Amino acid sequence: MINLNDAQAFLRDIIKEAGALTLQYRENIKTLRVEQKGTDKDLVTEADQAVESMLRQRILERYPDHAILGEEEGESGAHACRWIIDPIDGTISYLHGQYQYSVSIALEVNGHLELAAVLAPALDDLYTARRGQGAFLNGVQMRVSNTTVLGDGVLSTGFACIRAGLSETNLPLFCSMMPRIRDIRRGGSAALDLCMVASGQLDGYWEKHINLYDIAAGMLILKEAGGRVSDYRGGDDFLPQEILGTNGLIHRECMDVIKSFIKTET
Ligand code: LIP
Repeated sequence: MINLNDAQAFLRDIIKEAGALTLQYRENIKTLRVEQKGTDKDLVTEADQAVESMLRQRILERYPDHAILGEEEGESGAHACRWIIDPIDGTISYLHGQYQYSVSIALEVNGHLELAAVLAPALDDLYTARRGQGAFLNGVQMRVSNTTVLGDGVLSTGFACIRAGLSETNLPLFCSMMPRIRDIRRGGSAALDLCMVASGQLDGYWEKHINLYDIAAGMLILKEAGGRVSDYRGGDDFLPQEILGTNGLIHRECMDVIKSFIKTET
């Protein structure tokens, strides 16, 4: 139905074009048009919109029937092949001139994630994966860390809950997790967080109330690097509302910490 070799090469081309466009808009970051979405912490810039629009155009030129789910324009089309796009994951980092933002694109076929690419344009780091064929950083195969004890782990998280204005937040869990781990990082891009777990720079990442377009590509990349992705309960029923991605070795310990927060946060 779709030639995945061709699609993989196509994905590499369009994500690079998207990354270049983000860098181009970044040159005039101070005058970028910014709009508020749901809350005053939920922002979209003209760069997010332009990148998604370019990606949609490229995909539909090549695959006119395919479905697309994108952060800025939502769902379009109905087809077994669906491209899942976050044009700029980490918009706040991007807007503040930081490097921890990414373009995230996944291809799902018949409900399975088959291809994934996450590009951090300011770092020139391209993470890629194909189901069953491993995960790569700039063409070099990568593996998760071998940290076996949560206390030796460096984890990251995010606060989609606060940004969405929800009353139940990640803060109680954050306060419980923090003393049990070596340290925490907050880069601001869920897609990159998952890729950094995949490459062994981080040992785990958790977040609640995240969206599929933020994590689809990162989930495949992490699994292909030997990591584990689940909801807070260890299954996949509540993905992406709850996501825990780890090197696999500390997954159980993370779940033990998270366990007591499941009831109060849902
Ligand atoms: C963002 C995430 C971030 C999360 C934010 C938000 P955006 O995506 O990747 O890590 O904590 O709530 O969802 O909106 O910048 O694409």
